[in-house]
Amino acid sequence: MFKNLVLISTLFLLSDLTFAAEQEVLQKDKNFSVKKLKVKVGDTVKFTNTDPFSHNVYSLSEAKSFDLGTYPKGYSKSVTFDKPGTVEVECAVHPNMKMTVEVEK
Ligand SMILES: [Cu+2]
Repeated sequence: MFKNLVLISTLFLLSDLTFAAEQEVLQKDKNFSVKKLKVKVGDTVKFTNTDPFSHNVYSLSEAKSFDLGTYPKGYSKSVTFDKPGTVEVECAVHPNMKMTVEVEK
């Protein structure tokens, strides 16, 4: 009986992991490839630089504050959004680069 319970909760944990999605946002022509992105809590967004110069993607939002640092073309860094809310994402090098990630429960 106890063994079955452990097995069942393990399956639930695994299915949770399966549902966490990864989406990709490009930095292209001094802009983000999307202006608005909806994700669920636990989802990961991969920020990939396709420009021939560096970007520094960051956010000061309460729901998720992060700073990916500068990195050149072809590199990407990922952010996992662990709290619901609106996250304003910007680039420290290019003040006009802005996008919003809407994190839903
Ligand atoms: Cu930039």
